[in-house]
Amino acid sequence: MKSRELKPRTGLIHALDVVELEKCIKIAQQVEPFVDAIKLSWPFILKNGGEGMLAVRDRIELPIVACFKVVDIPEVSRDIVKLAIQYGANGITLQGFVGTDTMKECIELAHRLSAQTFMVTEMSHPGAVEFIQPVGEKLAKMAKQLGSDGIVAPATRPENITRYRKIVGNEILIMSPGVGPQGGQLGDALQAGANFEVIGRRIYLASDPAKEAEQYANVLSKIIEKKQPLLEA
Ligand code: BMP
Repeated sequence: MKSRELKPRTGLIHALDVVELEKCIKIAQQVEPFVDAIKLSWPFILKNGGEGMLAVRDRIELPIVACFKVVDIPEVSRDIVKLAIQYGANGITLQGFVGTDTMKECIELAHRLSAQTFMVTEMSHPGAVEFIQPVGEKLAKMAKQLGSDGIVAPATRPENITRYRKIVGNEILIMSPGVGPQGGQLGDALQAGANFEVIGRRIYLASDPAKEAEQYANVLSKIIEKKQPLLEA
C-alpha cells in the first residue's frame, strides 16, 4: 500500500498555484476536507524550494501531486523524480512525449519509492492541438503499457477523455485540468470518463476557498457515486 495514495473520493484535486508559503498552507488546510489531493507546481518550488513542499505536506494529510511535467533525458528526469519524492511528493506528473526511455525510468523509480505517476497525454490549453494532441492516443497507449498509475487529459475537450479512457481501461486514473477559466464545464470531464477534475484559480482566488471547494466536491462526488455501480458491474 502506497503512503497517501491518490484515490477518487470527492473527485476534486486543487491546483494550489499560490507561491506564498503561509497562504498556500492556509488554503490547503481550508480545502482539505473537500479535495482528494493538493497539486503544487514549479512556481511554488522556485519560490520555496523542496522544503516548501515538505512544509505543506507536514500540515495536511492529503496526497501531494508535484506537477513537474518531467521532460528531460532519463538520467536527469530520474533525479527530478527522486528529489520530488524526497521532498514530499506522493505523485508526480510526467510529459509522455519525451519518450519511452524517460517514461520507463521515471515510472519504475516512482513505484520503487512508493509514489504514483500521471503522464500527460494531451494538455488543456488551445496550443495543445498543435503538437501533443495528434499523438495523444499513442501516449495513452504508452502510459498503459508502462504501468503509469494515471494520465492527464483535458477538461476542455471531454470527448477526448472518452477516447483515452477506452485506450487505458478502467484501472488507470485520469486527472483532468481546464475547468472554469480555461473553458471546461464542471462535471463534464468526470462524465466523460475522468476520475478527478483539477481546479485551481476558481478555488484559491475565491473569497472563501473552502466553500468554493465544497460546492465543487458536492457536484463531483455525486457523479462518482453514480458511476461506481457501472464500474463494478
Ligand atoms: P486553473 O484551474 O487555474 O486553470 O489551473 C489549472 C492547473 O492545471 C494549473 O496548475 C496548470 O498548470 C495545470 N494544467 C493545466 O491547466 N492543463 C494541462 O493540460 C496540464 C496541467 O497540469
